[in-house]
Amino acid sequence: MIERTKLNNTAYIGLGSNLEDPVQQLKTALNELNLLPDTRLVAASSLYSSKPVGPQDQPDFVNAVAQLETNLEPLALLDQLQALEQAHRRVRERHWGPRTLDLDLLLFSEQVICHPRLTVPHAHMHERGFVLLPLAEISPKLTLPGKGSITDILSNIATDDLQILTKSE
Ligand code: ROI
Repeated sequence: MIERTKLNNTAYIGLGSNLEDPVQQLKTALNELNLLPDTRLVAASSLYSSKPVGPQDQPDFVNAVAQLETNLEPLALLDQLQALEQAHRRVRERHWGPRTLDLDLLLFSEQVICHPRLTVPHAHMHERGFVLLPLAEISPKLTLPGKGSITDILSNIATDDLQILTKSE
């Protein structure tokens, strides 16, 4: 009998776009995440519109969070995410400026990773409503390593600029 391979780690990915049909960018990216090797999309949040954090002279963003199960190592997953960003012909002309697709590795099981290419938990996630609200939608019981429960963190963060665009199925 062939056993179904167990996917050993849970990874959360933050998705963001504010150029070239952001809703479509995110829908396509969610499908692509499910097609990554040794990886399965377990849950996806609704799509949210949000006001830009950082420079305000750019379009509003569309944001979402995806939950993956994966057998990839963190840096191998990062490589895959960066390849997907490239495939979306990611435009990123200036720091904190507009972009066609951003895929941020937010959490990797309970791991804390300090590597020149990768910081997990993502350095800014605990202060960003556009990450925390979609994350809490799919995993309301989550604890962020070193930061406490997502509901506690979220209660101290402004989320009134966020609006659900497309309900998750
Ligand atoms: N602001 C919002 N609302 N959503 C993002 O995904 C996002 N991404 C960024 C910066 C430019 C910091 N601002 C953002 O990288």
